[in-house]
Amino acid sequence: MLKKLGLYVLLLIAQNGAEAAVRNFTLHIDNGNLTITGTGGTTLSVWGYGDSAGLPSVPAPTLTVNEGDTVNVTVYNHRNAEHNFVVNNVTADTSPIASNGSKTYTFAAPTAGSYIYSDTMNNNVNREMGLHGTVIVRPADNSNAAWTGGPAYTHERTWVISDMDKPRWNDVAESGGTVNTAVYKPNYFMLNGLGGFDAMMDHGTMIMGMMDEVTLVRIVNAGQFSHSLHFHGNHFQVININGARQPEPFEEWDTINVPPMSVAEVLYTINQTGEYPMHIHTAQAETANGVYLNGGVTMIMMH
Ligand SMILES: [Cu+2]
Repeated sequence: MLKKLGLYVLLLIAQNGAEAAVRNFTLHIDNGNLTITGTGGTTLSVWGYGDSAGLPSVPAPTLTVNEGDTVNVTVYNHRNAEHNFVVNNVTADTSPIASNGSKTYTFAAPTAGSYIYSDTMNNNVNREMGLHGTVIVRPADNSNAAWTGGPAYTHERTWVISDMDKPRWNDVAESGGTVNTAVYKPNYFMLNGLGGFDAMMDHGTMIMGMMDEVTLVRIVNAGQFSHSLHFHGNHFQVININGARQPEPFEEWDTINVPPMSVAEVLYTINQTGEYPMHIHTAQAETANGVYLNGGVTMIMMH
């Protein structure tokens, strides 16, 4: 009887093409520093989730799972304040993890797409300080498609956008003071935690490909401001906005505005030789502390 049942389960798995798995992740919340190099650069005090104790990263590690997986995320809080872990539009538990405590969050991986996770406590200050990252959910069969039966791609990039107000938020929060959240004037703008000086050369951030190759770009705005991203070289196709799959034929734009805590997925096809910028359209966001050129900028190139 047991053998028969086992065989039946195996057949069911084979029919579905993939087995939903249990995926375990561990994150550690710590104090850290984020250095922006190049013109106007500085070192910012940050708080982040990291893979290892004492090594926070901004943005936080990307958690990649398949549709239908059971996801367990255990978060250790090594800071002297309460924090939490919330996957936007996916998890509902906003209760705190005590200082020097830990907590395991369990959820079913939702439909394929990109989701922001963050610390929702402390009036956005914790998210601004660096406690934000991305959950990528692939189709159940783990294929390079935006969703089951959806558009396919060759390359994939995740661009986590952030902004920080060093004097009014980071410096005050780090020194234990109370941030006046009514005033926010960010002077640093990052793609994947990098000022443009570095993001323009970062192979994990730049779009690179051969003629006609398609890159899926997951634009994740973890900042406090809306950011408009302008792609040069070719238009892109908008395929998904905050989980809403767009109807085909996909609309082609050259600029997309992504509000705070929003996600947009676009397809960019390399269609000519050369090197082109992708930049945030606001002049201020192309600087570090007001000095051009830095901030929300990267490159697109054919190789
Ligand atoms: Cu432009």
